[in-house]
Amino acid sequence: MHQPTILVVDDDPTNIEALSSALLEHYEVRFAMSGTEAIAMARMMPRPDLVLLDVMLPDIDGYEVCRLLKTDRLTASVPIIFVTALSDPVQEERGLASGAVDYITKPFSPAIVRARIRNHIEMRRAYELLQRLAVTDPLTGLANRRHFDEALLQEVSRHRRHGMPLSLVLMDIDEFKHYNDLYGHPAGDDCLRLVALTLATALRRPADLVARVGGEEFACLLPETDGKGAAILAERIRKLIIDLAIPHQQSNVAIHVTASFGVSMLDHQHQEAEQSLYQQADVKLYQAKAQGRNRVIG
Ligand code: GH3
Ligand code: MG
Ligand code: MG
Ligand code: MG
Repeated sequence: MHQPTILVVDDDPTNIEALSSALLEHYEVRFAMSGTEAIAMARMMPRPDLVLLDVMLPDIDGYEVCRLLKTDRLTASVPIIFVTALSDPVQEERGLASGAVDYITKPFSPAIVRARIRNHIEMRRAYELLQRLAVTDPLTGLANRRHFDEALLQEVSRHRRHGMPLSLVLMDIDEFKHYNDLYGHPAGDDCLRLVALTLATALRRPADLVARVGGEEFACLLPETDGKGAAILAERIRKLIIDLAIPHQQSNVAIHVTASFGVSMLDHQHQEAEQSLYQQADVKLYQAKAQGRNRVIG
């Protein structure tokens, strides 16, 4: 596996030398000799997996560097460990309060520095994995309901500030209970995965969000898209799902799997709440079902 990258920030060549020899065998090591250089290098891709930071630097002090890295979206999640000659508890507390995960005093034991680095890198990976799992639907890999609800709140408030239209497409697979009954639950799951993939590839703008919001229900949240555009997209998805040609012998709609769609929008004339955006789409979806399924109502 590819070695993690450590950014060592220190203005003293002897310290750099000592840390390098402790780390070089296990890590890819980069150096910065001032606070300004440290910030620039921490922002560079690929971002470091961890920063070792001296307190006394020629330009900005280490506490300030730490604070700046922690408040910058690009570097906020990178763990920082102070490595310093300042062994006073007040300094240590200040270091931890500025956002560092750990504080090591010089002279240090190379083995302990390595062990602490390894622990913090592992914790960060576990945290990132958890964060990703918390917003992902395990069956399809799409955003889950929790992610969708958060995004909906955010987009509605963005819409209120900027007045750009916001649209929502709700989709529900037709006669899916019969599908499971005839082909079995594993085949039902395969069908859901294929439909999810179709949705994910049909949405092209980076701001669009597609989520699995229920068992066989999906939502597309479309910022800066009006109802007309959203209905065109829904119609395109409806056809793509038919084109998958997934056999459905127990459907009363068609010989293949189909889906129904409800489309709603917020624009500057219709200042409604996020709940109503969802409810409107749900009402439209219900109408699509009542009118025979396999259709878009906007
Ligand atoms: P309609 O056309 O009115 O939407 O009929 P429907 O049968 O699709 O609707 P209903 O809500 O009655 O049934 C949804 C079915 O979706 C129930 C359940 O068997 C199936 N389902 C929900 N979640 C999953 C899942 O994770 N995997 C599988 N295989 N099936 C699921
Ligand atoms: Mg120094
Ligand atoms: Mg349903
Ligand atoms: Mg259904």
